Amino acid sequence: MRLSRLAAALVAALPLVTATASAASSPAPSPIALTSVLPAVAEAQPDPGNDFRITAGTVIVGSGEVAGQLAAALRPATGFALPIGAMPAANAITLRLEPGHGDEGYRLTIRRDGVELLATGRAGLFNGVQTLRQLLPPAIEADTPQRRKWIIPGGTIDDRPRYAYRGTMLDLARHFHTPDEIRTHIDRISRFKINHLHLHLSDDQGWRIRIDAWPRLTEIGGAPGTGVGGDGGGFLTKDDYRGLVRYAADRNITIVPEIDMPGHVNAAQIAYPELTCDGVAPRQRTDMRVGYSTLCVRDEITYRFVEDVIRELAEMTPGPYLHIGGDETFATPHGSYLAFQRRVLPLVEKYGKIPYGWHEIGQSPASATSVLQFWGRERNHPAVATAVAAGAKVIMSPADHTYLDMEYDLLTPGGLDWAGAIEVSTAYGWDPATLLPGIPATSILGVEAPLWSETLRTEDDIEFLAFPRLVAIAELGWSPRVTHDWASFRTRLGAYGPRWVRDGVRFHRSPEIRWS
Ligand code: NGO
Repeated sequence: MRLSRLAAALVAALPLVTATASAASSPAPSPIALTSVLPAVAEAQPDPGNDFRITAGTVIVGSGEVAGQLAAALRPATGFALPIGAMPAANAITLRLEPGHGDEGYRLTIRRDGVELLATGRAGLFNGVQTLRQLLPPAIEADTPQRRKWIIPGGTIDDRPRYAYRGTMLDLARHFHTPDEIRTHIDRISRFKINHLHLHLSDDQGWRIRIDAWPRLTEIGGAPGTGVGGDGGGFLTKDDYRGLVRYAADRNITIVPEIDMPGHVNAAQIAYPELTCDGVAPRQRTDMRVGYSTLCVRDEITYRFVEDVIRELAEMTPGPYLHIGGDETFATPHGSYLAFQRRVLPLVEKYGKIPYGWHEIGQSPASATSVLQFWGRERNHPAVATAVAAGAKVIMSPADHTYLDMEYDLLTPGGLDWAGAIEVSTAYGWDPATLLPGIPATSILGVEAPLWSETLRTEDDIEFLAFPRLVAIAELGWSPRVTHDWASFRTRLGAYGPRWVRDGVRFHRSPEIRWS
């Protein structure tokens, strides 16, 4: 009797033993959904039984630079060697080039026996790697080994961008940001498939890029005390700039340089009084007013200056765009503005670049081959519509949705308020394709979120205003419109919070989001 009881107990325990044994050999399912990625992926087919686990024996297969970037991203937290090989292998994450995935698209297939990332080129591989990193637990962001299982959810993702241009802007003129700070920012924005960084390099307060033919621009315009309120100062040397271009390119980001003209030029005119019509240097201004300065449109020296600047900038900029500002020229009479653009827009093309400017350049018939950056709050814009009908393209930066320098609300520190408060739902709640009536969807190249720096000094200030709102703009730029869904976005964003915490990013804990 006793014996048979014991036997029964043993039999009852058996399935349990078997279950435990099988749990040890196949990983617990990933807690992360294939569809949890920011920005939302175009198509995802989950295959829950087919999760992949990164182990000490996992290898990375791929010959290019992106394989190295992936290994470097995964080694610190996993503590695994993750050697890189060129030959097919089992238990591998394989990166491979194959035509048919578009300029930046990729296919990611995750199965129990391996992960495969396919793309047409390097950009697609880089984007796929950003997705893969988000499919691992937030602890993957740690810079020391974490004891845990590294499971990637099974399935297939086919992903590609809605728009070719997904950008953000840093204003180095109002407060200078150092190359190190810019590199950190590049690291952070590249996680969300942002592919352009626009640098606002000159304004009334300061001039932040060395131009050899006009050295006093930075000697005087980049001197200490040339930030808003008499703060800071500084400028990029040509080596700094070239280094940033390369650093950004390694992360699939194109640098877009801007010299603002014919307005916003007070700093240049202090350095070279001959750029004013009366030849008298204006007084230094580090307040936040706009629209009071203008180049002297009738003087030939103005065009020598402009051409030198454009030539030197074009020489060190491999990207296609050169931004010439053109905004808020209240001190330039309308006819003079048109005369200026008639000469200057073709100069950009003379040096092999696509002219890019704030949407005011659309007033000029010479803007038909340009890109207009729409930053207005009003929705009816006849001059923009006319320029677009003539061939100009548009990048959408409506101030009331995309300006990262606007305050979040009345309580949070930092930021301006002229375009209203912009909480995450406001940054997310619009459609670049339909915001402006009369602009065909095919004329829109993409979106950009500018971060003006009147109220920002430090890296923390940049992070606080950029994150999480920039991710909303990144998603509008990348994800197909059918995926647009606030409930889904806010859930995915809330789940991203721990990654920023691990990474030391001081983001705004928006009350609209339930942060994990
Ligand atoms: C405006 C203005 C900038 C300001 C910014 C502040 C444009 C295109 N011009 O945007 O000079 O810095 O607002 O939000």
